[in-house]
Amino acid sequence: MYIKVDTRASLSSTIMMLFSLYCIVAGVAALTHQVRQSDTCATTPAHRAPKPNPFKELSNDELTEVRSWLMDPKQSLRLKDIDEAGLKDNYIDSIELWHPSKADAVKYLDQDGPVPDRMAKVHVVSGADNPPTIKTLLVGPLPVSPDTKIDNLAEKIYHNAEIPWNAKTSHPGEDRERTNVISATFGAISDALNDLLGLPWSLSNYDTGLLPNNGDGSFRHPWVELMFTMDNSSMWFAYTGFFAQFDFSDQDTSKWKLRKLVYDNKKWTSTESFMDDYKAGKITKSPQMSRNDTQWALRSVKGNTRDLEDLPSPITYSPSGLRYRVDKDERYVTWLDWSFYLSYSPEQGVMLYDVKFKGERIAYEISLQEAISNYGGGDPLQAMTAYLDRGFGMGTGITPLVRNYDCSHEATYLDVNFYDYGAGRVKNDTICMFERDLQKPISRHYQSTDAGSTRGVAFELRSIYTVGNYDYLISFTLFPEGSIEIEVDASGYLQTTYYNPNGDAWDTRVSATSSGSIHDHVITFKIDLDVAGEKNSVERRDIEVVDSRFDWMDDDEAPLKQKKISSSVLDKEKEAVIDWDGNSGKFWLIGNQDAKNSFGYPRSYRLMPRSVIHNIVDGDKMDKNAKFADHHAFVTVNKDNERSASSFYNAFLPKKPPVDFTKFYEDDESIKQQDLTLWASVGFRHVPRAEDVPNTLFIEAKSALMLSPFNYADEELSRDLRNAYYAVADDEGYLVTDENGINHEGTCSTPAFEPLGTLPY
Ligand SMILES: *[C@@H]1O[C@H](CO)[C@@H](O)[C@H](O)[C@H]1NC(C)=O
Ligand SMILES: *[C@@H]1O[C@H](CO)[C@@H](O)[C@H](O)[C@H]1NC(C)=O
Ligand SMILES: *[C@@H]1O[C@H](CO)[C@@H](O)[C@H](O)[C@H]1NC(C)=O
Ligand SMILES: [Cu+2]
Repeated sequence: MYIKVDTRASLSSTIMMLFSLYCIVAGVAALTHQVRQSDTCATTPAHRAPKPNPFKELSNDELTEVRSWLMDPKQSLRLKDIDEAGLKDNYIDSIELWHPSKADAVKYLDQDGPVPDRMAKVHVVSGADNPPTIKTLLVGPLPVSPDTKIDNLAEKIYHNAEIPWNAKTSHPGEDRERTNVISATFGAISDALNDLLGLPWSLSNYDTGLLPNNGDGSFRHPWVELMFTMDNSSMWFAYTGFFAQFDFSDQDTSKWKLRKLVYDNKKWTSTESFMDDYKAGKITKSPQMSRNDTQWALRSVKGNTRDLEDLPSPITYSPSGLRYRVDKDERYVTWLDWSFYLSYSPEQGVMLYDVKFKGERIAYEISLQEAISNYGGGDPLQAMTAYLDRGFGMGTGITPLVRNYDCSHEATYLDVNFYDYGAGRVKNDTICMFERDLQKPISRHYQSTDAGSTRGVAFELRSIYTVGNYDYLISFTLFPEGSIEIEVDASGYLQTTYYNPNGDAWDTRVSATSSGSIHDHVITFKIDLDVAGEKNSVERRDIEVVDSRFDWMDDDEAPLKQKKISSSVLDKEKEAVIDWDGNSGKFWLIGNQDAKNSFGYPRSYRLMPRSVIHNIVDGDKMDKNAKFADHHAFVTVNKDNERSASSFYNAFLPKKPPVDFTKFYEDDESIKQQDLTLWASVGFRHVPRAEDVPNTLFIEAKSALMLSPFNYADEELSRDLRNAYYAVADDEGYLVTDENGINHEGTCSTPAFEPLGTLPY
């Protein structure tokens, strides 16, 4: 969304007051959030990770230490505090863990190798350099010692190591300057705004988010649409249809200027020419949002109570206590023969490492890479919008989970911390995990001689990232037979725009004065699979309908039409640029060709997409910075310098991104029996409709990818589950032969509904 400010932490921004507004609203809200330690049944059994977690995010102490060390004049970085830095100063924009290389981490985890060094990735905006630039530094090892040094990380991981200063996000020093230019511009036409929109210009009457528009970084020409300042979420419908584009390219702010004003589909290149036309009566006034009647835009309950809906809705719980273990300090989790380590990145959110099933690693890493949303529309806002949410603080947008609503009643919650404007910041209860009842068996069969059914359960790790208007629910789900599912669902508010009566080619009108525009959501993940070992290959199965003849057929019989499978092991990276086949005429396996199951097949996992789209539009606004979203999946050779498909600054450099994903496969290396990484997207095409108001629905806007065993074993892998019924017939009929020792009576009461307190943020 548009107010997804051009800055990672906008709290001290004056122009970008929306986030602080949000905080104020949250602070006085009557909703609540008190952590209540429930009885032992809802507490996960204590547990220790086999080894300290080498992927754990930097602690607030580590963040402070890195910052102090870098600020020390001895490091010669000439850094200023971000709050005091002007446009021609240097300051630290972000600090986060630089994860150990896979080689080091695997040596440590598997072979008693040394603990990998703790390292930090640091973005420094160097306004004092000539030319001004943005640096990506590697700092470590930590804790600080005489061995700690600074390396240029950009050279190692970026295809364009030079990040132009124009790709910077906003900071307080810049916000002040922007406010001046924006205020001067709208102030000069305040009387006209008062007449056309109903309020004169002032910083309290209007909000002005920025839609970045930087091309290759040689300029900054962001767009602004005036929105009425609202006291709550109705702000997402408060667009006025009045636009301005600015030139904020130069470090010298005296050169900052208006490029154009746009209203009612017309443009003016100066406030003077606009006022001339206005005074000449050439500008048509359109109706604006009613600001005193906004209940329709809010989530508060309305309408009559449905029959029996005054009763609480069903919940699921574990009758004799939780069946998973969490080492909260080391962020290590186990559940029914699964185990993994957790990590969190302020850019990428929650990450899973060393995901093992029955003692064998399935995936070394599963992590979010980027979330794009690419819009179409008739006005400057919707037509120019192509977000890469990593640059808009996707990871830091992780929000506290509302107990009893966002996750299962008995979920376990974890906190995250990250560097935010000069200091560490904790966000509590932002990761939840719980075992859930699938409410259907994993498998069953019933016949008169014998019958069985195995109860279906899954373990889900969930976070919700609110990037301005939108709320992305991302879940990683494990199943007892070896499957892993990655699902993304979207809710929250549409990015609407002022209603255009001629806009049906892009828009759907959703209120008296606003409409939503067509857009695609594509969310890309890195899945570093190690199926039955690190060396894997990709196998494609093609299913075709062919005419076949067999010796057992009569000579005069027509050939038999039937499906036939052909199988090929893919040779090179370019062959593994994958678009799912709509009717499952093809499917893909990743596995170890040298590790066979008892029947001679390579032990593999199958990739199973559910309702996935990929990006279909590039062009100037999303040119080279989101190539990972142009197909459903890619498989490339795993490399330490190709760790991530995107970067923080890809969002702001569509024509010259630091990470150009095409380079990952352009060299077309062999992918036969290599350490492979799957880059796979989920996504949905969003054509807004009336039912997106007030919010888009998680239960409809969703997409997923499941990875499931395929000849990975010799038989299906839930046979050891004891929560299974099996009966054989005796002479009388059915007899339950065994309940496997499970006492279904349960020893715990239903989990208490946790009272809610003040909504934290
Ligand atoms: C929401 O904000 C609008 C505009 O500021 C205000 O008129 C309205 O009363 C607010 N509604 C609620 C429920 O707070
Ligand atoms: C809301 O404001 C409009 C004018 O903008 C006015 O006509 C209407 O009566 C107001 N409604 C309420 C409920 O105050
Ligand atoms: C977060 O939780 C910790 C305890 O886990 C508590 O000390 C701290 O006050 C909480 N912070 C906020 C902002 O609620
Ligand atoms: Cu959407």
